[in-house]
Amino acid sequence: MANFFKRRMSWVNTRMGFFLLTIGLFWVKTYIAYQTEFTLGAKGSVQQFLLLINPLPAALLVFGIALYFRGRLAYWLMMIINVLESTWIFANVLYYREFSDFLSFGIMKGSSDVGNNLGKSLAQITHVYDFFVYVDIIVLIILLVTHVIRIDARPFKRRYAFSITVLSFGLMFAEFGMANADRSGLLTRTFDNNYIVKYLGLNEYAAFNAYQTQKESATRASANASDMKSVLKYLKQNRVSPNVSYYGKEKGKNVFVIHLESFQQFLIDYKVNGKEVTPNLNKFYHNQNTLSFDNFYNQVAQGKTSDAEMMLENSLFGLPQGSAMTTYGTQNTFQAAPAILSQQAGYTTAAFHGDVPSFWNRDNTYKSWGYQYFFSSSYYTEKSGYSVGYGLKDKIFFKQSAKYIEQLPQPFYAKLITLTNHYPYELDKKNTDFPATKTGDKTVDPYVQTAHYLDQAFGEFMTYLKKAGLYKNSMIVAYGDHYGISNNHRPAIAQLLGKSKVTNFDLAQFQKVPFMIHAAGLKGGINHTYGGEIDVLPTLLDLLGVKNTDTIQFGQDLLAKNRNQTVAFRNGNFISPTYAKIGGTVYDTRTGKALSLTTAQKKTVDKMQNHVTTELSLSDRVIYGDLLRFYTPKNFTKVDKSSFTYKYKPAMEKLAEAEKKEKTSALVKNKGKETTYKTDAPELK
Ligand code: GP9
Ligand code: MN
Repeated sequence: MANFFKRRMSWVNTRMGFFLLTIGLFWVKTYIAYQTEFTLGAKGSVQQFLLLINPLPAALLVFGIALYFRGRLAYWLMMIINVLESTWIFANVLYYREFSDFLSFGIMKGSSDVGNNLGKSLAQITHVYDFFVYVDIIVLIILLVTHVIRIDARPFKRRYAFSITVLSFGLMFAEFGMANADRSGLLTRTFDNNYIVKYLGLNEYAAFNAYQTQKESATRASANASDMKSVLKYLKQNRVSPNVSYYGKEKGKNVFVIHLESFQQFLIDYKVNGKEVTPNLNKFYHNQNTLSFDNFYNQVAQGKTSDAEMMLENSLFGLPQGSAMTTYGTQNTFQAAPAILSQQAGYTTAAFHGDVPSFWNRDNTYKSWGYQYFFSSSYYTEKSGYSVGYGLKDKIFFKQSAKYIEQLPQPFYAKLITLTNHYPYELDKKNTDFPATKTGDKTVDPYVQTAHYLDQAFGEFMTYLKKAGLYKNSMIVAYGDHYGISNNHRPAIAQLLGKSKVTNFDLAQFQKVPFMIHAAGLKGGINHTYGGEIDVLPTLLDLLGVKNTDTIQFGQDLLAKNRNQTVAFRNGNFISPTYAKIGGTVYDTRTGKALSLTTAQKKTVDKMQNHVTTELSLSDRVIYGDLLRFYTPKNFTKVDKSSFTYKYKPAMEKLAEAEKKEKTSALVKNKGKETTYKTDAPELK
């Protein structure tokens, strides 16, 4: 029997055999960690498959280094590599347990205050079973030392070692190809670290993160205080004074920012088969106490939602590539709306979103922006059928948000990010009672159906606010973050707009999104000024009467009289009331006709272009160089990220304490009685 076993197992006594055994064990334990320690959200067979195989290519590459060495050394090297690799898993398991994110080199370097009090809590969160990641190594070493597995001292052919290296790269490319086919823009748009690990693996994540961190720290290190001086000089020249008939009119009110996912301006008053797609938003839009803007453009790039958020709350542009929230949200210094409002006007600040907190790196970025609370997936009850696409369906999301809103001490600043009206605009039958359009383009046609659903959810939320007594003392801001129908759908867009064909100018106009501000007593109406997402922060601060003459903002108050109405698109194109530059062509904005420019016209257009290029590049410099660390506005204190936690239990305890102390929450005002939330969501019946 023993002999039989020995013969059967003799393969482990070869170098290649031992190598494969080591890798096999490493593969299994990585996969176990994936399944038990991280919430990577692998959905569908492609993602499941990639998750299963992704530890292998990198393991072949890294462990394969040992094969280039001789005799015993090769064995010990394999063990050392295994210890290092396992420690990387171990460290990530602990970090993830606390922060629901993977370790980054920026954090490990501890260059700023992002350390998040790591050391302190480490002992508390380590479990005995975490050390299982080292078990295979111990076993292998014992087997080697006791000669149960014999070391194969024969020389190993270089070309075999080399073949393993080549194979590992080949597998990695194949893996990357499959991943990118399933989720395009995986590395360029950088959505979420969970995605990189889910698709590519922990090692690939480490490599990508090291590359990014290195790039960032290089620009960060070369930036200095004088760079900030040139930004300040520019901003000083571009500052406009607020409109006196609006300044401070909404002082002290709660603020709701309702992020209407993928919602375009053309939907307002749009009808399908004679039926309004968004009756509630239309009513809101035309309400005499709503300021509505009909020349308001989205200015996002690859970072989509995150770019919109960056502009809205910082008046800084998103980056030409990737997402500033993911790449710079954790490390950089910010002076964002939540921090300004809580510091200068005593606001409670909270964000609400029915997706995992790691998407767009919100969990870290929101701390940098000064959000005291972030209610994300773990705060919401999830049952089968409650979610579609990225997360909770809007009606359920709003309903479940209500109980947290009622607990917020007033005044508060609350941002609610909706989700259901998101590509690919899928929704179950039960929730679809609106006719699709009939362009024949499968991506485009259901868009109005999910938009209609979003509108109903919005309507229900408004009804609730009135009932809870929050409608009258709040300023309600609603905006569309970016297009829902991309420019790749020209023929369908033409049909929707009732045109025979669309020009590039039409497509630029199609980038309009709604922007509306409602408040009891506010002088409303439809305002035609040209502006965009970059202009929101100064507009809101002025309405709230929060001094912002020395804050960093690239936008201008939309209500100011002498504002610059040249709206920059992220690719350097622009639109204004007179000229629009799209691609290489200049159009007359009033007629939409392409122009061949006179010398005088050219001079004007060049001046506009210069303005756009300058503001975009200066804004980028602020983010790339982390320039806000060199400048603090008066009455502003640098945000202390470590003072926030978004973990359910401690955050709810904090909220309960604040509520008790301040006694200003809607719940307290309603004598502890929760307001019933009415929804027709079929899932809740
Ligand atoms: C995900 C959501 C979608 O949480 O905000 O982001 P998007 O794809 O629109 O950028
Ligand atoms: Mn979005």
